[in-house]
Amino acid sequence: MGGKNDRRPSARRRRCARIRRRLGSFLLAFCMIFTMLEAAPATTVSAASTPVSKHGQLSVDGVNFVDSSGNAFQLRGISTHGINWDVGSTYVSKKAFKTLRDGWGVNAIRLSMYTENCNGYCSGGDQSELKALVSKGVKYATDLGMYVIIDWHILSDGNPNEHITEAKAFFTTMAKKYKNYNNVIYEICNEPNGCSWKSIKSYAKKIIKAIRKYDKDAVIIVGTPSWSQLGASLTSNEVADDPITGYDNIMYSLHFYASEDAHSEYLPDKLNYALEKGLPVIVSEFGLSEADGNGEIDKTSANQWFKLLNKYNISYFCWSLSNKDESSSLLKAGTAKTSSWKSSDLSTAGKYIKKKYLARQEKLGAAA
Ligand code: IDC
Repeated sequence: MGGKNDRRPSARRRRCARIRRRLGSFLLAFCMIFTMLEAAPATTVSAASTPVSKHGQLSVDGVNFVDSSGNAFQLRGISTHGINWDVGSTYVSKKAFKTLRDGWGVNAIRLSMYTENCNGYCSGGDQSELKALVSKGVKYATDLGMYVIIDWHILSDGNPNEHITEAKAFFTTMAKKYKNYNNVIYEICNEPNGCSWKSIKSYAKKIIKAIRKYDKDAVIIVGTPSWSQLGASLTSNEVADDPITGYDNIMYSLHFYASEDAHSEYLPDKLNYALEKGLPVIVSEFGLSEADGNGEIDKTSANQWFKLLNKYNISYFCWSLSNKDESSSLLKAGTAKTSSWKSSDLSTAGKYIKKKYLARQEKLGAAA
């Protein structure tokens, strides 16, 4: 022990070498992390922490979405303009969706495909092209770990039964294709109008049945009377009084435009009524403008709406990601950039929504 042939370093020297090695590894790790942080933009969502990788398949529990762990979950979404228009299809892109995810706190996209207006799917639009565009949109959202609504955007067609044959075929194709996806949501009729809840309900049951044949669990959104106002008149509540039975994971849409006085006056009461009755409600479309998509932007009314919706953790999708010359567009009229928008590329509505969504994401923290 300790003889002259003993080459082992003393305990003190061994300790020093150990400390030097640890310091070296620590410095190396520090440098690597520092380099990685420098290279990545501050807001990048790593693949392991996308909205879908964190929350998985959503389902409906009570009046809300819950994630795959059973925790309440809120979608903060943006709707495209009609993808059958240039002002809509231009932004069906991975870069655009990524900008919204990383820079705006958006976790879901709504792909709006008109059925009748402007060469819609059932009025002369190229059905294969439109389906291919929907597929692209779903793929980009899926690659980015975002939720995505496939919206059968009825509007001037009024009664969804008008194109029920095409709707059945379309949703059968979608359900077959996306049955194993955990991020796809089907919206089967954007805004029925000029028809009764009875008539919409009859349509919805048939389409839900067609979807459920393949996709057993995806959430399905049903549009409601009078442009998705939960009842045919400003004060009636026939959807909450008579919901669809026999199926799980069904939500009902409520749409509002913040600058439309009648919406702000009557619809919050309808929402409260619906929630008290246990009706799951989603705001699958809202705008900050008047109901025609243009005119004044009412931030005061929008603030009140956000307060109410956030209080109940209700999901919402803003109309629309577009550069069309109308105030509901989130981009400035004619903006050429199709992603990575700077503040100067955004409209008044765009700036407001970006700020609101980011604030909500920050407030929710890990639950966002
Ligand atoms: C509007 C678009 C506008 C287009 C019009 C008709 O903003 O550019 O000319 O549709 O296609 C809705 C509808 C939605 C409307 C929007 C604004 O779901 O399609 O978009 N709105 O009017 N419901 C209430 C308002």
